[in-house]
Amino acid sequence: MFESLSQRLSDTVNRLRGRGRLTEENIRETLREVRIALLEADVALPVVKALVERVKVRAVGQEVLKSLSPGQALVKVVSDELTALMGAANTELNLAAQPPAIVLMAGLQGAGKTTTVAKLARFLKERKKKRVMVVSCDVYRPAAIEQLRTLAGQVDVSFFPSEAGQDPVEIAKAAVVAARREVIDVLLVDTAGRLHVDDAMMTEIKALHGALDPIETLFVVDSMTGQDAANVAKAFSEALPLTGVVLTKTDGDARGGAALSVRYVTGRPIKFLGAGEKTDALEPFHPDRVAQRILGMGDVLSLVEEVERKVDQEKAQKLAEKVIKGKRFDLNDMRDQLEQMSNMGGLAGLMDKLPGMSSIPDSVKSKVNDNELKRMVAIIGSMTKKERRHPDLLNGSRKARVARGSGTQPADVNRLLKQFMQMEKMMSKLSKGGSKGLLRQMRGAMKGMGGMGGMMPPR
Ligand SMILES: Nc1nc2c(ncn2[C@@H]2O[C@H](COP(=O)(O)OP(=O)(O)OP(=O)(O)O)[C@@H](O)[C@H]2O)c(=O)[nH]1
Ligand SMILES: [Mg+2]
Repeated sequence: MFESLSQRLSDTVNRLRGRGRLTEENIRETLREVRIALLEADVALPVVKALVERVKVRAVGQEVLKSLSPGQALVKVVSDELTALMGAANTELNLAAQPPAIVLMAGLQGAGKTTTVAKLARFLKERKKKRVMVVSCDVYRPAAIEQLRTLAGQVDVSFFPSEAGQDPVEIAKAAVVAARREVIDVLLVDTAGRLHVDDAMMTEIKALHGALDPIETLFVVDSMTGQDAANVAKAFSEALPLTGVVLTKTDGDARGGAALSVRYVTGRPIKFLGAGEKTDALEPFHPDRVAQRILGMGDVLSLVEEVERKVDQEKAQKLAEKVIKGKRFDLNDMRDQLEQMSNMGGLAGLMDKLPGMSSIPDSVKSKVNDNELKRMVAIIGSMTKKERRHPDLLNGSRKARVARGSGTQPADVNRLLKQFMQMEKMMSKLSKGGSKGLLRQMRGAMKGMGGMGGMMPPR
């Protein structure tokens, strides 16, 4: 998401970065470019106007013109305003209800409701440790109920069966009774979609809402519909007390207009982004991180979370224990880490989320990915067990042997050893904090990387 917008805004902002002085003239020019970039990203016009106006007021004020580095200050203003536009902070699902907490899904046909139910079920089960039940009230589309049954099986949550001939409200009520009996924490209710907002649909979903009294009513909308997404969400929010929005298919949306418009147009927070067809493709929505991503800062915090989630917990634990006991970090540990990185989609996958990467062509990124990681693992693989444990054994002739064995040059071996020494140094610094401290350090290091772009003054 946001590739094109990000590209344009970071170009604009880069031009300003080096300037010691801002004038009203170049602020005006910048604002014009920001405005065009937003319109091209299919952000709704009132939203664009409001954003540009707010940036303008702050930009020509003290805050920017009188600051030490006006270019950076303006970037910060744009980032702040983008963030505010999308809702300041992540809004979590509210599950504070007498169990089961009921979550009702609404949205147009094909928006991704059923898929999102499965993703949410998995998210709640795996990351929030909730007991989850799902139920389908879609009695119209043939196979809709089967679709949910299959997905529930895949993510291994409880499925309350329903049938095409039944009344949606009766299904929902029966599911609540069953959920209570099974001591379920969260009941996710899937509903039927229609081609457009029509009376019959609204009447039915209102009846469901009335019968269930859900703590969350989520509107699911396809981000590829751009500013229309915000308009349809608005129509729904007038009929139903929506508590939040899930933007789906952000993986196919290069513009991001929906993400930037929904909050402003509906007053409802975006709670999650769907970014793929698989059940793990769901991310909590963080406006501040998204704003930074748009400005080419990279979504560093999301990256850290992803790393925390995907890194092989057991190995991380072992490594942490080893570090705590004061045992030495060796090349075997380094190889484990490299392999974990390649499990996470390699560097190319990680790089997308790092600062400034939007301007690097994909062809270059994929080269980095394939060559470097594999080469490093191969070099370590060509060492003997003893060498891996005691890298200082590696003299000139051993290095030459390792290089031959891995099809690399002695210079590559040296580079790897240098990287190893840096990692070892970092690891020995960590020997007090345990695995939590390790992650904290890592987060700190990542933040430092975010600052390296030099685009944002430290907050
Ligand atoms: N690429 C991508 N595809 C998605 C995403 N979410 C849903 N889809 C796909 O969109 C299509 C429709 O998804 P469903 O979950 O069936 O949509 P629905 O809102 O339940 O549709 P109806 O029940 O017909 O109203 C499916 O092919 C999904 O795989 C997403 O985040 N990314
Ligand atoms: Mg469906």
